[in-house]
Amino acid sequence: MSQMINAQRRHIRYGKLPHFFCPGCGDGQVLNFFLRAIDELGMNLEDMVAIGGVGCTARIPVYLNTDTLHGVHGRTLPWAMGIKLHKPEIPVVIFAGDGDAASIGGNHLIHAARRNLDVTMIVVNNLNFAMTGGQVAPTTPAKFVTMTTPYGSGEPPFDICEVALAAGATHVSRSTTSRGPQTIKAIKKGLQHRGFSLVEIISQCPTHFGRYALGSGKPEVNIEFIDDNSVTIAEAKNMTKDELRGKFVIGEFIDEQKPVFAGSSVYEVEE
Ligand SMILES: Cc1ncc(C[n+]2csc(CCOP(=O)(O)OP(=O)(O)O)c2C)c(N)n1
Repeated sequence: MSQMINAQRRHIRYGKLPHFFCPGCGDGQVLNFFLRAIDELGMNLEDMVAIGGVGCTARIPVYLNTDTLHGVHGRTLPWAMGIKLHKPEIPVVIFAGDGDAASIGGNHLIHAARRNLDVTMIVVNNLNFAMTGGQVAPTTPAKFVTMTTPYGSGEPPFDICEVALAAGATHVSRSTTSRGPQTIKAIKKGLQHRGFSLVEIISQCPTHFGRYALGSGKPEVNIEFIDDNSVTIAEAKNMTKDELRGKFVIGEFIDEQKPVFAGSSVYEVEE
């Protein structure tokens, strides 16, 4: 155990502490889960590149002792594409909020999935735009109050995993911050996958989603909301479309091998 903690400590960029996450935010948990996954896989952070756009989640790579790109909202995947074209052997991991990945970055998401770009994209879905104050996001559940939808969101939400699946992603899973061991396993599988892997983690944002949508800034209230509305893929199979509305389906949706995007006109074609 202490060995593992030491290994995790090695990976933290101490010069950037204290971190800026709110008390009870799920992003700190995801940072911890990621470091455990790296440790358990025996991967070397020094040999990787971690990318974040802009947002609370996008700050995660800032705290990692590795080569990092941070700073343009929604454009993590074009950066990743550039790195993979130049150095395809380097593992690239992206940390993106749901807004970053599916709103401003939605177009990049579908094409990276379609091309099977060999990167791991960890999407922390806190159901709102957190960093800018709790605005409605494409993932905000219908009828929920946010800072910009005081009478409730009038739009149906996006299912990020479904979008990635429809676009051709070869590894897609969803977990929640309250499921520690499962989430570590999901990150490990995403990192080991060759091709485009999307690991969505439903997460609490007590400061904004909690306060606006759930009427409470207590992290446990936000976590309970996520847990109460989560169902496994097996459970979902026996539910109707109506019963599934507003639910987070948890599990691994696909894990398959396909030729990987490897340059301007070259695919690594499997014989
Ligand atoms: C091009 C551009 N558009 C908008 C913004 C403002 N902006 C910064 S963070 C953010 C939303 C962040 O939400 P999300 O990506 O879901 O991440 P979270 O903070 O919830 O983790 C927005 C709209 C920006 N910095 N750059």
